[in-house]
Amino acid sequence: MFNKNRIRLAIQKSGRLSDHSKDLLLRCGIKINFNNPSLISVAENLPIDIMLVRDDDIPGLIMDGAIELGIVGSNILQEVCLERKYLKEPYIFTALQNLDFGVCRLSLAVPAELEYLGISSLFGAKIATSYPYLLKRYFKQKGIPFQAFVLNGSVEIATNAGFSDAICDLVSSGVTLKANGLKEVEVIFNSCACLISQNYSNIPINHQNLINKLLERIKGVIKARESKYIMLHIPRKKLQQAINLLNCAEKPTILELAGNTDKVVLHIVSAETIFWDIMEKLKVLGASSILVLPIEKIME
Ligand code: PRT
Ligand code: ZN
Repeated sequence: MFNKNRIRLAIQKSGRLSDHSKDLLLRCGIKINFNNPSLISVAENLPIDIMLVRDDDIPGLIMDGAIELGIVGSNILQEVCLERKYLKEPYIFTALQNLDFGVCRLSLAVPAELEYLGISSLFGAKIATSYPYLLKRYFKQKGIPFQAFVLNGSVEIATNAGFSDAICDLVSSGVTLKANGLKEVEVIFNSCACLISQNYSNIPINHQNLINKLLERIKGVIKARESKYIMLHIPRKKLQQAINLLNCAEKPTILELAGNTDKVVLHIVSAETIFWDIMEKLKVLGASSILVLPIEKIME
């Protein structure tokens, strides 16, 4: 029997979002044993149970009120919303946070040799997809008739096999399209993994408090992943130029360098990726001992 003081969070059991979701929860300090073969893993130090399910089931579990929280791709989430809207089923949820993984796009692709002159080139086309509702919404907005058919998997082979004139599938690197002789011609939806809950205003206050605590930790993990701690020595007169180069969110810390009055020590947290070319520019300014360190946690 489920203990009403605990909340349930659904993540993908296995697949592209699975390891990222588990890693995020572990980084949030949730003590959980994912090696356990059970489909429900119980956190030891917080009243949270993790349910391992297929990603397609997560939006429905939330929208039907079966579980409180879920991590799912916004592609699946939007597709389920459109389907439920069409079927006149409930599709209310609260989007709590976009996550920094599962980034991809739902795109239209056509044979590489086709001369593509814009979306009107797909007038009346047969298009294979696993996302018929997102695809229909896109073509409706463009006012172009087309024929969708659904393939749940191996969508990229549909044009070569002669089923379709084009496909609509998820793309991240673009390698799969290229390997199948296809080219990406339109992005119809940009996606990433996101944390969602049941309609937040209907969640009991004790659960809301726990969700807020988890959310703050998740934001801290994401911020830390995006940020770098930078330490360097810089001639005093080049200090401002170095700070401008580093484009930092917070005010820097400036320290004396023992035994050297010309140089100071600069410590800074930067939300920007520090590429080699920035380090080379710092070096040209006279910086030395440049360290770029990852940050494990941030709480603001
Ligand atoms: O078993 P279950 O139903 O849970 O998993 P699944 O097989 O339906 O999903 P899975 O694990 O493949 O993907 C889960 C989620 O990962 C998706 O819903 C997206 O939110 C996200 N995601 C991110 C991707 C990709 N990137 C991605 N590239 N999902 C699928 N792909 C596929 C795409 O369909 C195509 O076959 O990868 C191929 C293209 O990749 P590139 O790199 O060659 O462009
Ligand atoms: Zn799936």
